Amino acid sequence: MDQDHMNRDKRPDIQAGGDTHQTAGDGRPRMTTAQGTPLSDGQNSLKQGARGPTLMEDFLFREKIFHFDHERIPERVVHARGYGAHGFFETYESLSELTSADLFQRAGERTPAFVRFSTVAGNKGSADLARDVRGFAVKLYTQQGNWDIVGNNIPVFFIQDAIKFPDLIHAAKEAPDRAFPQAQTAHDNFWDFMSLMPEAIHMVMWIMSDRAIPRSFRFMEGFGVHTFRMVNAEGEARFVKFHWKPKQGLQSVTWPEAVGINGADPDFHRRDLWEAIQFGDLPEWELGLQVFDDEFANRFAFDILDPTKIVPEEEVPVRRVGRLVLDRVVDNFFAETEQVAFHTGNIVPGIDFTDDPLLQGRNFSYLDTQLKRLGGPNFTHLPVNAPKCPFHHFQQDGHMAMANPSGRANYEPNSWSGAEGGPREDPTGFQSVPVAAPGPKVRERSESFADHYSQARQFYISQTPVEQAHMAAALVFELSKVEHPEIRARLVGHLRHVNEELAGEVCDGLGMDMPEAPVPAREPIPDLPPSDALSILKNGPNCFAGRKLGILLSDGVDIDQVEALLAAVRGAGAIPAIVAPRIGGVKASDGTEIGAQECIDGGPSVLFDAVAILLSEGGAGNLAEKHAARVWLADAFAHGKFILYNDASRPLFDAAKLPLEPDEGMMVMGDGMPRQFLDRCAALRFWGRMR
Ligand code: HDD
Repeated sequence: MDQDHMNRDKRPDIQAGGDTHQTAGDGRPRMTTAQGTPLSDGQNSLKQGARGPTLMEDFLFREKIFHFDHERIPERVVHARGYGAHGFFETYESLSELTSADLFQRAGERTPAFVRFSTVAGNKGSADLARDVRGFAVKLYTQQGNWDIVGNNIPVFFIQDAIKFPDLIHAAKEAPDRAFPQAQTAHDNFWDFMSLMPEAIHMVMWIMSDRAIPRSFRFMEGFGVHTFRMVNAEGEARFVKFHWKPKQGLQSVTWPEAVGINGADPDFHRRDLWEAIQFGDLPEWELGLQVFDDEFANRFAFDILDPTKIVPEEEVPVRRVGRLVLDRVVDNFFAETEQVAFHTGNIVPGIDFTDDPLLQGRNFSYLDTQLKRLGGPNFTHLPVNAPKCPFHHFQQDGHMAMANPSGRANYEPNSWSGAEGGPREDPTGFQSVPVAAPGPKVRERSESFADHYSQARQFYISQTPVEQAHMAAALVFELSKVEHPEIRARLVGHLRHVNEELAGEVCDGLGMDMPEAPVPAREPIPDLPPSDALSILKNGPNCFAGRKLGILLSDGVDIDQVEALLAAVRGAGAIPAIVAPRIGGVKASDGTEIGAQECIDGGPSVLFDAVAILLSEGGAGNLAEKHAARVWLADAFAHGKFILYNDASRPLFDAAKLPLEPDEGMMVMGDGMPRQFLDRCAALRFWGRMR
């Protein structure tokens, strides 16, 4: 590692060695130890004779192995697997009437941002398509300090009080005695805990929906979850909920696809984000605010401090106030994505907390965890965590201090004058909203948190029939992995309060009798109206842009068809991925060589949003003989994918035993067809085939 490279643009105080560190000739820098000592031999340790023992004096060997031995840091106790990128937030219009937060004062102002997406339960090396909540953590480097919105892709949470968080996470992660299953909630401990915590049932509905298996980070929403406050320069405070709305629309995969993707490409989500940014198809989200006041909070049917509840968008519309664009992948995964430290307590003047007991607990937890994970209190010295605005304080020393304040005064008040005296408070700096908090000291859950089923039901009835069917199937799958029937029964008992039909379908699927419903802590509200905002399919993309078409080709394929298809795919802003029998590619009808991104075995159709099959007659005959090719097509069909094909490819369809009559999700290549086909693909899947 050369120092110049290591510190590019980030540590101007450390200079590269200059000419003395260049090797003669090829311009590559000279290899050194971490102390800067040049090496003449990095291939052999120092030994007493070529076959003799390694010597203790070999400081080159010792330093290298010492550093290697210490490469790992503790992974995050939750959200261990994640992927980050840089970008910016751009404010659409001044929000000074609402908040004094600096980033919202001027239309068009851009604030640098870093975003880390994650799964929750799996370890660092787990697969991307686990059924799980996704973290959506945003660090905004504002001119008045770093503001972190540490959210998820689901707007509610499992528990109402942070004191239950360790129990929740213990129950969700692998069982401590056997260390499995990893990155799965389909096990007794998780469902035991869920079934004993009625407050979790609303969130259970969300994680059993396809929200928990997103197509990619680009196609999911983000939520701040809690109610926060925005405060303007006059000190007027209003409540606010934060939303990130993907401009790409919402999209998820189906469970059988998730299972396949995890095997074929466990890095599916991180690869997708990396490719989109590298290829210039920059993902964007709009920041949405639901703003409301005490009057609304008092008449709302639920407590706005309860993190297991949403505020329906029909009741308080989402106002879109800016856009978040991710435009740069990290230079180094560890330095940035692994070492980035989010904290709900990182807020700025103009933003404030509420008394949501989950948020209050989080404000304690995040600093604590960074101390453990990053090894000391100076993690704000790391470039990804450091503010990008000027900062001055008297904090000093500690492990790895890199930016101690300069000057003589390291305390205040002091009587030193001018710059020598160091920073002073400014009355316009952060001030908490002076909220009165009367009441005795108690360990109690507020009565206003007691309705656990009404919004769970509202979520369920807001889904399309396809989505409802996916939820029932997910519940059957998950509970089928639970060994203890009494846990299954307890959970299904709760479902009866959500929807009797759903409970019945799950009972059917599991082969069990309908259990008793538990006595609810509070009678649910029977008639909350459905909310379209809660469905993925009602908020899907309106075109095929940004998604991937897998194109299976064979030697001898009609070059005109290939060119027409590729032009249409590019014109639609979609990504073509050529799949060939061999990775060396194919030779088309006119001898043109077409390179392949994948061979059939390495690029199964589950990796694509839709597929096209353009073959020559000979090619189709050959592929009909190949198991992998038949499975490629049969899977695409079974997963409800839209399929474009040419006449010559028919033998492969016959060999894959697909119905001779094509359904409406299958289209034959012809004039104008690529465009029509791609328009059709906006609908995600041909659901009619999957009944
Ligand atoms: Fe948390 C990480 C989101 C409740 C304690 N949390 C973490 C991350 C996200 C969330 C996105 C990963 C940040 C990153 O990418 O580095 N957490 C949430 C949301 C919650 C929530 C949306 C509920 C609304 N979390 C929650 C509670 C506690 C924690 C109640 C503890 C009382 N969370 C942590 C943590 C983590 C964390 C242990 C692990 C790694 C880290 O903080 O940096 O402190």
